[in-house]
Amino acid sequence: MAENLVTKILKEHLISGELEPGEEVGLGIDQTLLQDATGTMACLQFERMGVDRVQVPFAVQYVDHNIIQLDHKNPDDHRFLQAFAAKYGMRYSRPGNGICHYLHVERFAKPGATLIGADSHTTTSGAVGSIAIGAGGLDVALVMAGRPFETPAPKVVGVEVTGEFPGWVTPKDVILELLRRRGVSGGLNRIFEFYGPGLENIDITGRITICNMIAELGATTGVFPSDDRTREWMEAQQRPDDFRALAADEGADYDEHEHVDLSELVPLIAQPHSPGNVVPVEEVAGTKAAQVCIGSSVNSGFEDLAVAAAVLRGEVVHPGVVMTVTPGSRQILDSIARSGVYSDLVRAGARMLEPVCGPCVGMGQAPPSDAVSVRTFNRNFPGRSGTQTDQVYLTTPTVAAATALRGVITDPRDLGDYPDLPEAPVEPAVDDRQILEPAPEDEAAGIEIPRGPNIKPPPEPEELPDDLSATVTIVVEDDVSTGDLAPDGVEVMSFRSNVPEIAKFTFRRFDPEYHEKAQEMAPGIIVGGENYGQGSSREHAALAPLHLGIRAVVAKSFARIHRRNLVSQGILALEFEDGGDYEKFEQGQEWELPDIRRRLEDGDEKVKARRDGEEVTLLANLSERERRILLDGGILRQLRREQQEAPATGRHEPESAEARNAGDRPNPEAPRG
Ligand code: MIC
Repeated sequence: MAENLVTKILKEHLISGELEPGEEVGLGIDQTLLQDATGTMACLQFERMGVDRVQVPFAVQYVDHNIIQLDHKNPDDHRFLQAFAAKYGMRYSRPGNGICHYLHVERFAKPGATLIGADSHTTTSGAVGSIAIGAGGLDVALVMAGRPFETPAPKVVGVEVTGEFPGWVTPKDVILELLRRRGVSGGLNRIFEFYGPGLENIDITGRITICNMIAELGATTGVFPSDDRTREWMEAQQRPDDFRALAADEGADYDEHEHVDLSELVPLIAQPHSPGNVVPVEEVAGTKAAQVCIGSSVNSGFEDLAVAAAVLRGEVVHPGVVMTVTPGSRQILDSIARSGVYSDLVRAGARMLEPVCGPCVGMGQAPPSDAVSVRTFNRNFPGRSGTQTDQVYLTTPTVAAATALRGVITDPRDLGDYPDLPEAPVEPAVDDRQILEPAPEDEAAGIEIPRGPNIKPPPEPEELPDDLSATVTIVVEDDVSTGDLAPDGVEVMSFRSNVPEIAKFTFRRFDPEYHEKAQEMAPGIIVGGENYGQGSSREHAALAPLHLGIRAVVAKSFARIHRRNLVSQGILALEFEDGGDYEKFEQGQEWELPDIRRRLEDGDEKVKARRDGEEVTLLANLSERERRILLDGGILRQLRREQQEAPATGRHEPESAEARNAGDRPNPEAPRG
């Protein structure tokens, strides 16, 4: 049967289960990625797994998020991570070297490989044909300890791309168009596979933008075939041997279909406060802007910055606007410096930032109160910029540059002809000296890991009781993001290694006293609407509620990564059978989940919640593995139990990378057509 590319790569890595949408499968993983804001917690949990060395063939720790060094906290984390990486066998990319997603595509991602990363935008590496999936830190730590990655087998959406971009329309418009059609949960449990003749018009920088923001659809990931564009990229990155041609078979089957004709696209923009709130730019043109930010983990490649520079060459940024520009990596910084793009931007008045996530996660450059900020970033959840009353629009570099020039949101087609862009320096400066190798195994044992005073052990849940009685601590609406549970920004994110402190900010946008109330009401329940926990992979959005005594979250539906993070941390994730029952839950009510332990043990797909003669049915949409995790009280307790039951070794024995990679897997390398 003609196979799509996703199926080919997944089959090659399949360890357990069947590739039937919704069935839990175990995948062998070739690479893992941590960044600093999720990395410390992942590492602290990895330490509890009793493994001496990372067990995946390739692991890397980046430092790009918590970059502002207001006090000791962030640099203490960086120091911890550097020592940890050296000791346990990870590469370590130093702060300022670049944004993890961009760097990973430049230096390490490979066609046909699997990558799991503690960041929802790990998906970016799909740009060069990897199956790259974001997960919570504990789930990544498990993979680092040699376990397969367990996930529901996704549906595969075939996105056929035809046509050519009209002037000023860019690859960002492809992903904004998919978001316009499907919204922020329209990709749940799906992988988007791109194919078709239009792909020759999307370079790797453009594919990076599309695969990065596939996460905004709630998708598992996105993937491009590995073609001539990929070959050129790998050659420019001096990694020709990492290239292999990969594509779907001619006439391959997909579970769902999309068609994007590039010639029909127009410049698009996502309005506040959701990446799914997309309209043509002309609908909001004329809106006064106070800030324009170009770059971050999307639209920070050479071509993105070069077009902005071409628009601004010889001009000055509008007096009402402050503009920032962030290159994706040190390599891009070097390319824009050598090609003159940097000086065009500086002369126009742009504030040039270092290659780190920066304003995208509220790490500096917060906009003024109530002001419009036009950004080429990937998320605009309320308050993410650092300003609680922000009005953030997400768009393309061409729209952003035109807006910087005019001071109001501007359709770039009004500027006339598409400008000539400078050539990228033919040879990008490939230089891995900012990526440190781990220590040799015989030296690793002697490495001490320094722990600053802000680095605290992760909390652990209690065992699940037979009957659970818990109080509703809060009822929240649809599409609540993890940014409401563990907010972005310099202040809060500096507590990523300290759950008791970060928990003080939980739901602060809805109720600044929430953390105190939740602790008084414990054990507690959170009641959510649709797509609860959308956005990031940060497991702090589960760890902080755990610290506050939350035992269950009941929602109309969940975002993929957050639901898994709750389960991994031993918090029940249950769904309303009838969405109307959501109305019956109010803050302060005590609900009982009778016999909850036995029901999970028996594999019941429905459980009851009761109070004062009222009874509602909740769905326990949980795999067999998830039930065991919940019964054991989270993954860490489960591992401890397993260790106690295996006195012969006294520790968890992960399957070795060699053993896992051995075996007769089919070759996915079958060219399309
Ligand atoms: C994001 O873009 O939301 C982040 C910040 O990169 C997060 C990771 C984090 O919260 O540390 C993500 O995408 O998972």
